[in-house]
Amino acid sequence: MARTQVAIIGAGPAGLMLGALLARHGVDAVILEARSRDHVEHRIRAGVLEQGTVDAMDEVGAGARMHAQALVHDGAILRFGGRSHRVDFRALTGKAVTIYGQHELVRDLVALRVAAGAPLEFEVDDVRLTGLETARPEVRFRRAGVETVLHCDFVAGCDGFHGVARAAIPSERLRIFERDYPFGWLGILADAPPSSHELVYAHHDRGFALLSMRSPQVSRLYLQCAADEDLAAWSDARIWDELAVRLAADDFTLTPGPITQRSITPMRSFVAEPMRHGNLMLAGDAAHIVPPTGAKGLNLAIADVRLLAEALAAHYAGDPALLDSYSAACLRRVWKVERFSWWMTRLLHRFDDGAFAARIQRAELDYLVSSHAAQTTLAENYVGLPLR
Ligand code: FAS
Ligand code: PHB
Repeated sequence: MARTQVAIIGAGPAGLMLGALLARHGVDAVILEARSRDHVEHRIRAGVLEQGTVDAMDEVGAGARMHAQALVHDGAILRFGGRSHRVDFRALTGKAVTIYGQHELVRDLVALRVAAGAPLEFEVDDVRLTGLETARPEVRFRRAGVETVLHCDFVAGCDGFHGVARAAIPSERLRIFERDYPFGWLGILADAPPSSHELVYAHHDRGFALLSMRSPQVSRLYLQCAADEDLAAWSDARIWDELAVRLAADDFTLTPGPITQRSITPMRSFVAEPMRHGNLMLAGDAAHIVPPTGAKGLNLAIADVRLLAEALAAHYAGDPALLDSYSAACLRRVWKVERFSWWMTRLLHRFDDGAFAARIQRAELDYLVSSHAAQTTLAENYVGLPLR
């Protein structure tokens, strides 16, 4: 009969970082992951790390490859009407952001856990949570056809938007807040040197586009598409042509290259309250989703587990207060980040909601690039708000 202090469901950024932070506090945890190691280490998602995420990687001893390979950006470019406007994060906030693929961060955290010989089970299935409102929750799962019961004190639901943890909470105990957007993002990874030294967020009549990157050799780009877009209708040439139109500006040329990965991401804002039910705590996408415009999903997940690790460590040291306030402490930050991500999405995407709304959107962009105060507001949210 297996036993641990904290059963962590999910080996994405939230689950892996939580496991690593708990280990630093001497709290035992078992991480259960549905997919294979290879799958989670190659799942292409986010790319912008706030300083708090970088600090957490250093705190757990997983930051070496990130510091060796990541790019540090002091600003980003807003582009509209064919003109570019740089927002100088460093001058406005004293901070920068770090460009490092989420899959690389996951790879570093998996390597750390494997090197420590800490429990991390891949390819588990049929995970069931019981006894969440008792002092002895249980996690049942199968691996290679063998049924296992994991006894624990707490369950951390780090299993993403489609996981089982949030679903284990009775619906009458949860309040859901959500907004779906009438579009998605077609994202590509390409073996092409980035055509800009910094990220370019482009507002265009044909739709939003984003130029990002993973290294001096690898570009990451996105374009706004229909929510039900058919990826098969987009040849490489059509993708590059559309990106070139939307990112067009004086003294700018988009360098195409072989597309090595493509996907369509739906856009939604979503929050489940509270983030605790009995001895189950939710963290990351299991509790909330933001549209990726503000580059917040990954960073919000890490912020949740930084608070959760502190709260669990304090509990085992005899002080339950932080755990009792975990949900409220997270949600104060979650809603500020939901607001910023919604605001960035409203600012930059094409919404077919009439001529007046289009003029207001353009006025917001014109005001933003002409106001130090407005740019400071954008910058302090983008580089990351204080943890609490
Ligand atoms: P994750 O979804 O990353 O991890 C959850 C883990 O739980 C997964 O490994 C899953 O396999 C596992 N799991 C699920 N059910 C399970 C079960 N029953 N048992 C065991 N394990 C289970 N954010 C950005 O900032 N920028 C972006 O560009 C961006 N692009 C994205 C593209 C896509 C397609 C998606 C889905 C998300 C994107 N995000 C982006 C958001 C993303 O980065 C998330 O915020 C981040 O992965 C959150 O991390 P976790 O909360 O750990 O959830
Ligand atoms: C990315 O590089 O994947 C990325 C960057 C900035 C965003 C979203 C995604 O706002």
